[in-house]
Amino acid sequence: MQIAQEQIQAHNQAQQAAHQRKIDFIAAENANIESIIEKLVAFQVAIPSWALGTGGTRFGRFSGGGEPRNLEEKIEDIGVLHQLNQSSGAISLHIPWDIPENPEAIKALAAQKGLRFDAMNSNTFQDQKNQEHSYKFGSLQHVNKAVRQQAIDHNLEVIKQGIALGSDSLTVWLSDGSCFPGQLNFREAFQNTLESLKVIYAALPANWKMYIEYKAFEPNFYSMTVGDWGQSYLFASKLGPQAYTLVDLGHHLPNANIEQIVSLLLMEEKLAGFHFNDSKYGDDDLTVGSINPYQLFLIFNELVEGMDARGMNHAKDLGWMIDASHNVKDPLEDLLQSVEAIMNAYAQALLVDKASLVAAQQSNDVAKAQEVLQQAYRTDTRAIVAEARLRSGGALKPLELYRNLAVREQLIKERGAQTVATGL
Ligand code: PSV
Ligand code: MN
Repeated sequence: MQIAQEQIQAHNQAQQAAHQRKIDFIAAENANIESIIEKLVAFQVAIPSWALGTGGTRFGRFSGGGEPRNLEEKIEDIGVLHQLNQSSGAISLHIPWDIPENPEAIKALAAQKGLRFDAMNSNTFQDQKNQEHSYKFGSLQHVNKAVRQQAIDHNLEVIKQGIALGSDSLTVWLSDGSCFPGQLNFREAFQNTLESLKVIYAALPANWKMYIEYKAFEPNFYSMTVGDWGQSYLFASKLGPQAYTLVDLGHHLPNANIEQIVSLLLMEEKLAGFHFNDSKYGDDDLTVGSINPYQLFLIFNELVEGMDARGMNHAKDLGWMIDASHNVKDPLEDLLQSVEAIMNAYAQALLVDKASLVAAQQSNDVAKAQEVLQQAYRTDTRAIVAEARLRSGGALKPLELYRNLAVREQLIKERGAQTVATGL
């Protein structure tokens, strides 16, 4: 399925006058609007291949219909998202949920939709059919060397597949850990994991990065072997300069100060990138910005500040990915909302009056510092984000157009009401 360019243009024309009033208003208030728009145009968020179906909870899964039945259809879906917002120009694959049987053809299809392959994700947290050893008691940490080797081999295979697709990074998320005190020797689990990661690290092409993702709990509930940013940082620093920490917003204990974590990892040149989502309690997989948009803004504020301090390219030097897949929304609508929330938080962070913030910090003017941040946060940046989309050929109101064009209904017609995408 593909949206005709004329449909996007017709939609934009109908919205143009109202949009122009809004963008003129913001431009009159903020001098640097043009440079913000340029940055927004360049900024792309990778869509995870596992988020295109309706995600499940432990208790059930309710398919919304028209879900992609294979990798080609997933790429098609992301192509539709990208047509609408021009900010979803990358896909992150999870192996073996999505195995590119014919990498050249898959690569060509993605390129035709304007998509590139972002980080590859390995999976040693589930047993696959015909797998020799079980990961019930961990993978890279396992007490049995043969299990560790199997998990290492899987990661090596994922790197190979990534090379064929033109990806340049591997995300390793491990569910390894323990559920009960005494189950595991923490040091041994760490060392086993480190030794295993070293073998994988050694197989990385020179231009590749390894992202080590941490998670506080789940599925293990007593200890996680990569449980927080400190542990991830330890692994990353012991491995070497191609290894980094990946921050998934849903993987912290309640009230963690994620923006501070981000700031320090950036300072240490060990921040790889993000898995964006939102949460109220744990790893809730909720739409980005749906629960705590202020936190999202504060994270972007640290990102912009820290990246600028090191002269980094906002669009290219970190990996920006969504990792959320919920049960009750149309996945494509959910993803449109997530990308929109990310773009707005980024735009708001770009609006922060840096000189005033620094002056307030240096004079311990706490109230002024808060005013500066909230001035940016409370600016309605939606028209700026829409203008960036317009200039890139996207839709002024992606979600509205998605509904007006009845995209989901068409997908159900094409694919059927009972399809279930691979993934969680
Ligand atoms: C684990 O909770 C995680 O955040 C990892 O990134 C996985 O790859 C992904 O979710 C899907 O299970
Ligand atoms: Mn994640």
